Amino acid sequence: MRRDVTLPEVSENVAEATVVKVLVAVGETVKADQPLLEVETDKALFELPAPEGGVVAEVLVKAGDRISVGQVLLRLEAGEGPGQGKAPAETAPPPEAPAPLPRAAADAPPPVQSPLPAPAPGPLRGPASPAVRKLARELGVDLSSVTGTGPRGRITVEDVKARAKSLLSAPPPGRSAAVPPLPDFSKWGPVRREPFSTVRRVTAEAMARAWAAVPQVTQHDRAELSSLEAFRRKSGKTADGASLTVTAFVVKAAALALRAFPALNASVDEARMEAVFKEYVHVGVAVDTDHGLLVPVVRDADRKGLREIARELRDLAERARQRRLSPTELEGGTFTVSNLGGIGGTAFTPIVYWPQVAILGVSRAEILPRWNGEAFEPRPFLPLSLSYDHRLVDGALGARFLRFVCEGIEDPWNLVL
Ligand code: CAO
Repeated sequence: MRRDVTLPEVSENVAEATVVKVLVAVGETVKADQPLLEVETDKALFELPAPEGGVVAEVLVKAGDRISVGQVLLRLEAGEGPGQGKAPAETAPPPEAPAPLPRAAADAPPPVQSPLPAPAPGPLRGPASPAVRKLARELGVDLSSVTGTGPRGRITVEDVKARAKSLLSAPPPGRSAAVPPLPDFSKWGPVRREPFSTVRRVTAEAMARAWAAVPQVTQHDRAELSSLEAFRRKSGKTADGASLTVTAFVVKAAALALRAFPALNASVDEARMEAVFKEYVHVGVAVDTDHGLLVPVVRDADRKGLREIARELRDLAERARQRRLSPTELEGGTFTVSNLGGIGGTAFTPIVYWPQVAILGVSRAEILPRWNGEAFEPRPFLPLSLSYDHRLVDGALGARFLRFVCEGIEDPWNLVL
């Protein structure tokens, strides 16, 4: 019996994916659960398993193809291969059914690779019925941006409609004005085109959305680093060899500042003209990788010690670079730290990572003259740049927050105690 293998609904709001690799050929005998394709969505890289054993009769896609949920990707002549015997099930769930995760996401060990920064939707997301999910899909509403008003935060049809209305009244993200078509660059010399990778595409969408949706400003300050440097020299490494990096101190100082200034640990619910304050502090840290920018999240950074943060950061950054993060490790951030100081620069304007309201950029520490009342003395300073959503955060609040972070860094004992 011939059997279609389709792309299942991997997770909410993911309707498309890209074929990374075809792992089988026509005529090949496969077992139930054997990976057939490697597929990448904006959330993860995973393998699509054979729903049952059989012989590959047709392969309808190739590496690089964009595919959508429900699309037939391969056909299997079922029941002819060894190792079958798994109860046949529908290859793809009906669009409204709760989606079974593909193998990589559902079973251990997951070859799930690192996805892109999913903006932190955690606290805003409520449960939604299939009918509500369907409506959201039809109206193009991202359910993670909808606050549920039903029992136990359930998202209702009215919530989705209200969100759709508010989206319609705003220009679509990144397309505030009609963008004219590109000129023919080849008139002036040779050009080369390269399709965006999934990570690049999602980064582009997230940046455009943030730029269009958040009226943001950036403020700069400097933290004196003498005590921190002395502290770092004395403290050495953690038991597993991780050193107390500048980033770890900044994450901790920011986390404590977020506790003290909850408005910077919030989101703006535009549809309701409300601020959503989060009772937890999860700090995303921008990591530069070969395949693009990823932002894994250090959860409850305000409650963790410096060593724990340093250890976790090292592990997250390493796994981000190896594409071994799970999607959940990129979700739920309430604030972001972006340290470019290892590369250079005196200041920059990081873009607020919507739906967060603030992001802290860190530039390269340098020795600057400081006036001690009688003479200039050389001191190391760390430049910090805070971008924030000016709808929720006033300039004075931004300046106070940034000073608080600087003072934390200037007196690292505050961070330890
Ligand atoms: N000033 C001066 N030196 C710095 C520094 C700073 N702000 N930050 C780090 N350094 C130093 C480190 O001490 C280290 O020096 P040693 O090798 O002598 O110890 C070196 O630079 C390299 O450090 P690093 O960049 O690996 O530092 P880290 O572990 O603290 O940072 C991480 C980890 C993940 C933040 C970093 O590797 C990274 O990816 N940064 C880029 C983030 C990015 O792309 N942001 C842009 C996003 S768009 O807004």
